[in-house]
Amino acid sequence: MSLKCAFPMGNVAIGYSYSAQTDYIDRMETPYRLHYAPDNASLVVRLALEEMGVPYQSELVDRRRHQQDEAAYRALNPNGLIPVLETDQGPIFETAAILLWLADRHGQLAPSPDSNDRAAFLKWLFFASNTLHADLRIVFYAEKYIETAQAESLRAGIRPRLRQHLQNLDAVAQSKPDWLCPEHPSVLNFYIACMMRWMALYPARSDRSWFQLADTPYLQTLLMQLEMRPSTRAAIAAEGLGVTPFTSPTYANPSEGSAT
Ligand SMILES: N[C@@H](CCC(=O)N[C@@H](CS)C(=O)NCC(=O)O)C(=O)O
Repeated sequence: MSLKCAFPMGNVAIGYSYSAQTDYIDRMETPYRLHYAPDNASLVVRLALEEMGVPYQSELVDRRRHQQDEAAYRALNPNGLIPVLETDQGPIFETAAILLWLADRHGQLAPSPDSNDRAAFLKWLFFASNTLHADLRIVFYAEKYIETAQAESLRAGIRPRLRQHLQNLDAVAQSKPDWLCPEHPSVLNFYIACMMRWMALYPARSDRSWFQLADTPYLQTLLMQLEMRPSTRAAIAAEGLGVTPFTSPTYANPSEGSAT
């Protein structure tokens, strides 16, 4: 199957034919292209790529212009969600799928498929994606799930669930498995850290008295450690995230693009 699409690169609209690996290799200067918006779910993928030391290009999705809804972007992700990672196997969407694919391909940041730790790692990665991130989306985008007048009560209903999810993850972190410990982060460390950042910030002007980092001290330690890593410093510079993006986050102030 050949998928024809055009996606703007900077100010120039380029057309390309995604049909074979050779096309892809001809087109790309680096192995991967990350379609991102500042402080969006793409941040988790950027952090993983930086931590792995894998070269990649980034391509801004301009959310102010709703570029994620344009035909060219929907050719990459029909769901119109950020991120997408273009690879030699085609575009990948869904944050956890991208993380797992990268970890397996590069043999980094996750237990390998034959490791005894794999099962435990996978169940918590899928929990983070299918439950925590999915619930978080309801808080961020409540108006997409219910009438505007009821959005705040929907948010209020979800928050205790988020608190419980964090408590459960904190208990896992307390047991310091190899794949969720401060010394050497896995993709899950980065995923959780970004979600906790977003909980502290979004949506703006919403009640967040329910969220205290100190309530989950083992996760707090993971976040503190991540802030010292060069990968996090690179993401801070690329997306304008401020000096303590996980433990005391401020709204992103990127040189281009916008978070919402
Ligand atoms: N399940 C998706 C969720 C991604 C997601 O929620 N992306 C947000 C940005 S953080 C988005 O694209 N929002 C735009 C919209 O909903 O129109 C994933 O893990 O990739």
